[in-house]
Amino acid sequence: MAFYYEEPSRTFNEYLLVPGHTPASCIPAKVDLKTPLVRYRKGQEECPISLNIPMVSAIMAAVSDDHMAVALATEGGISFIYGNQTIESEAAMVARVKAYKAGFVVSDTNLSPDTTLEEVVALKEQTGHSTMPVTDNGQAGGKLLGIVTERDYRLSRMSLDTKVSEFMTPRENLVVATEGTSLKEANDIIWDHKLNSLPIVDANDNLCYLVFRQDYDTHKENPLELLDNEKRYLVGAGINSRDYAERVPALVEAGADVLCIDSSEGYSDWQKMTIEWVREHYGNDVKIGAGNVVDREGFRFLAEAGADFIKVGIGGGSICITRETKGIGRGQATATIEVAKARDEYFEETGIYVPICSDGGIVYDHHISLALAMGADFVMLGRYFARFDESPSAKVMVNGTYMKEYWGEGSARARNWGRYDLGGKKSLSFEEGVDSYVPYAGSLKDNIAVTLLKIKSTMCNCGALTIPEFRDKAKLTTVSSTSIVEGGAHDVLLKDKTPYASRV
Ligand code: RVP
Repeated sequence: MAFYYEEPSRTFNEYLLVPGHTPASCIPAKVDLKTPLVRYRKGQEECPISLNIPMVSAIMAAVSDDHMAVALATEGGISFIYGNQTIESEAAMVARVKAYKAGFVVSDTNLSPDTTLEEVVALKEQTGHSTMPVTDNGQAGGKLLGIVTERDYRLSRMSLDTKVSEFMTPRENLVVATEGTSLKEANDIIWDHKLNSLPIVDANDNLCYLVFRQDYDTHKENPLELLDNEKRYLVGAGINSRDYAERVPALVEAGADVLCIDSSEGYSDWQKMTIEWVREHYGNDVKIGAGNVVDREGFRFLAEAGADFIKVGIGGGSICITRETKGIGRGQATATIEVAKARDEYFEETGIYVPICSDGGIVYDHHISLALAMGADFVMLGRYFARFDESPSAKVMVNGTYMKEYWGEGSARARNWGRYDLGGKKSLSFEEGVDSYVPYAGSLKDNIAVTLLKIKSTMCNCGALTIPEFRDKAKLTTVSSTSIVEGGAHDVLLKDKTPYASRV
């Protein structure tokens, strides 16, 4: 006979936190959101990789490419580059993140001496950048011949067919620095010579980077940035349980710090075999997360198989229709609570702490706080990050409002059937995700700052300064459907009629 759970499974929206005592010393500025990413012997050793904020971006083509990875690592989180692309292009994205040097920009707006003023204007429109190096071949790595900025031309006075060579600031009048110059030294040169940008060249005078005045300031503002011991950004990458023998070596070679098997349902032999293959070839040097699971048994299966972290959640994603198409899944809150208990039980038995990630279904910022209170070590978000400038998807105007495109990995658009396949020769081919728009929200940096402040405020309301303390002190209550109505604005005539959910 089938097994029946006594209680219905619940979503985050059905819970609230009841505040605890807040000591005067408990203020948001003192909250530390550091959290472990991979398994370790808690109490006996440091976690080999920790996050500085408990947020990671989803393994999705509409969310996590190299730009997102740099932006999120700058703020202290990590991106998992999407795996539904060729091994070469995924590895190239990982390599670009590892090669990225904060403050050192590889110019994407370059001119050759024969470029016309008309083309300069068009290029500025296209890339939005007004500082344009001039190189012999018109490429970023070419020999530096000069620079064009808005100060070099007057559109009202000059003919549009004037060649760049006639109005650029030539190389002999430029202040440059050589490769190996530190960001601090570059910034000193910028200040000493009152420059806006400083080209960095190699021994043959080929252009390597540009350093802009504002970038150094920004760099100083990122105390939480997530770096490896060579001061490179940390980056994760998605893999699947089919081509791992080829994909994993390429990603490891490119410098991926952590991998994650991307699958809608992870309580399977396919995941176990993938983890075993990684252990056989790399021992514990390569870190690998697995999932997704929604119960104790699923957690134990993957923990015993050796997963470094375990993702929780089936069917809760904003673009996910797995529950509708297949009738499988579980309310995200219930799944997180049960798997967190299983993690603690496993730790009691073995001394090994396997972090868990609540994946999908975060609509409001306070859902992140709830997930952490319920025991998640960190959360994975797709919709949240898709809304920002840094996501790879297109920004489009829909009915007068800017939107970003956001589609599920199980949608016909992504065609990532491997994520949902159950072995055998023929991949499944029905949709488990939709194609959608989400409201454009600006830069990741601005938005994440507000989100983190909300999480820290909630933690202070519960008297906690760290995530483990928050989990210990949190008091959670389920809410009735009528009290959910009470929780929003009610019995007033709203001036802004946009529902709150579509504003966040
Ligand atoms: P959300 O943050 O609610 O947008 O959810 C993102 C999560 O949804 C992903 O991390 C993944 O687990 C899941 N997903 C991705 N594609 C699909 C799908 O097409 N069904 N689901």
